Parts: sequence; structure tokens; C-alpha cells
Amino acid sequence: MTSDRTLTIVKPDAFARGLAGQIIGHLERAGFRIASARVLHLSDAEAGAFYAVHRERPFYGSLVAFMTSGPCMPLVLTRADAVATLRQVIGATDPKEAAPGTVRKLFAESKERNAIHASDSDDNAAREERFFFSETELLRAL
Ligand code: 3AN
Repeated sequence: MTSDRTLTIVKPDAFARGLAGQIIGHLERAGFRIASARVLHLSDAEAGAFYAVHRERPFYGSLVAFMTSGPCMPLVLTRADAVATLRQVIGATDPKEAAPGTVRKLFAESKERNAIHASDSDDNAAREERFFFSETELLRAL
């Protein structure tokens, strides 16, 4: 059975452009509900750890610089089949390849500055929830 929870981040590009409300509204209209949310400015060490899986990729340094360039907004979202559904709703990594109506087609600037992150598996969703939210916050989440 797939989990009904996933982790998303409104990334610094979208947050700085004042798009958080529109993006979250888009997700709510797609049937997601907010279980936990916060605004924070990632440090170099935090962004590096979050994207450690990409450490060997050529874009890693630039990705960490982008993710630390301003505040971002992590949220835990719930709905049936959360991970797969949210990946569909956000669209392809590169907005040029994203389907019409997806968050990245509507709001992303480039493959790097692509407005939103979404967990790509139930295991990563659980890990990423714990990265941003304490055990107590997750227990209290509605
Ligand atoms: P997704 O966010 O669609 O799961 P990943 O996990 O492959 O994509 O990449 C993580 C993040 O790294 C992307 N959201 C994007 O910001 C950045 N990224 C991925 N590929 C590239 C690339 N070729 N050039 C620049 N940035 C990239």
C-alpha cells in the first residue's frame, strides 16, 4: 500500500516571487491537505545534506547555492497516493518538458530554479519529513 503523505518545498525562486500562496492553492485544488508547514532559510550544510544524493553531479554546487539563496517553505501534504500524485502535479524537472497545467510549467524559471520539490518515493518522503519537522510536530500533524 502506498503512503498518503509526502514532502514538498516551495523553493526560494517561487517564494521570493510571492508565488507560495498560488502554488499551495494549486496543490489544495489537486486534493492535497496541509499537515505541517514552515518557512526557513537553509544553511549551506543543511541544503548540502538534503541534496547529498546529488553530491557528484555537476550542478550540485549551484543547486546548494540556489537553495540557500533565500527562504523556502517545506510542507507535509496528505492525500491518497500522495507521492505519485504530487510528482504528476508538479511536472517534469525541466519546465520546458513539463506538461501543461503542472506547477513547474506554470511557475518554474529553469531546470534548476524550478519552483518546487516533491519526494520521489515513500521512503524518501518519510526521510525528508523528518529532515524538516520534529517527531513531535509530525505526531501532532492533522
Ligand atoms: P526533481 O526535483 O524533479 O526530483 P532531481 O531530484 O533529479 O529532480 O533534481 C533535484 C534538483 O536538482 C532539481 N529540482 C533541480 O533544481 C536540480 N537539477 C536537477 N537536474 C539539474 C540540471 N541538469 N541542471 C541544474 N539543476 C538541476
